[in-house]
Amino acid sequence: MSLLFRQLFDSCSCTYSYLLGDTHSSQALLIDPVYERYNRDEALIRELGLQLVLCVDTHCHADHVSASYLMSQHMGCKIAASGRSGIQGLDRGLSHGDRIDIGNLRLDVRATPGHTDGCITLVLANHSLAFTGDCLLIRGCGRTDFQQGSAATLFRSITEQIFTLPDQCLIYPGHDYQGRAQSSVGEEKRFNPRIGGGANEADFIGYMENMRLPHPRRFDEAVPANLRAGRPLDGRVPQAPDWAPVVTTYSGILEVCPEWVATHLDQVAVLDVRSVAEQAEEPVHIAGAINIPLNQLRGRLKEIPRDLPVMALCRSGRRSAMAFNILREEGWEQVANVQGGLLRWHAEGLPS
Ligand SMILES: N[C@@H](CCC(=O)N[C@@H](CS)C(=O)NCC(=O)O)C(=O)O
Ligand SMILES: [Fe+2]
Repeated sequence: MSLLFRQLFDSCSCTYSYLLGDTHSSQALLIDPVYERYNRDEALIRELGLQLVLCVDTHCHADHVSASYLMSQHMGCKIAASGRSGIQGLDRGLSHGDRIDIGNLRLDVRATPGHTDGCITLVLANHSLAFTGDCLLIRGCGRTDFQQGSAATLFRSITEQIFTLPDQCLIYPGHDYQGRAQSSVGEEKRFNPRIGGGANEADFIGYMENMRLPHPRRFDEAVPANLRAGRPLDGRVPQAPDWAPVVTTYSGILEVCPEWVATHLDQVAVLDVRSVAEQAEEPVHIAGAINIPLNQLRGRLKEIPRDLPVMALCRSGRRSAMAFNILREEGWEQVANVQGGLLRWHAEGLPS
């Protein structure tokens, strides 16, 4: 078994999501996906050639909406969370001591309530990594002043379930508000200002009860949505654009395969952004193609239609990705990059 591991960050809610894959079976698990980051996460999973089999929410989040339902609808994965989380629509309600097997990857479930009743920590079987959700954060911990929060319960969870792991076990939290990415059990045992350095229950409770944190901005929206695993009230999830069969890359570019463009030339405007010299050397005769070298694009936006989807094309699909970015910045919504550019266009024997 070889572990594929990616930490993903949502800058709006400072949430970390984690993609864990077993490179042998290509099966993968996603922890705490964020609704607005669906396209990014889906793209990464696709580009890495993984099959998403499970989304796990570490608890019912109060600050952002989970993408678990969206993932299950579009990618066919199952949804899991603690059976004590109150979340409806789970395929699997997890309990303390359960195992999650993804290919040859094994995670053990530890109940770590305190921030909410249904908080869990997922620990890799060899105790090298722990995903602590909002139980233990880096130099912090989950707040205990709403949902079913209890500082006494959280104290027991951290000391009995997390601080009993090996010191070198890495901690990957559900959030970090200062961009810190990882810690370790040993480090938090020594330096966590709330519960490290030998703090006892009274020290910890004293600290937690005197925090005055503002309520999460999206609390009223997030909690009810997350009690449905992120399923929108009407059950309708965003659909892919209908103007072209676009895929979003992990780098954020919308792409369309050349074959579709070649067979739908009457429905799109092809924008060739190769240099003047390249266009002279290898002219392409794609019906209605507009030739504007990339370095002139910003000054010649008026020549680009607004009423047709624009398909940006170059030799290899790299510069045309920049053209995609420029047109997006300039307000074009229906614009995509032709995947692989003319190299792939020719390799597929498409007419030019
Ligand atoms: N400012 C954030 C609130 C963040 C927040 O309250 N986060 C919770 C996790 S859901 C927490 O436990 N924070 C711990 C802390 O900030 O010490 C927002 O509006 O979303
Ligand atoms: Fe939380």
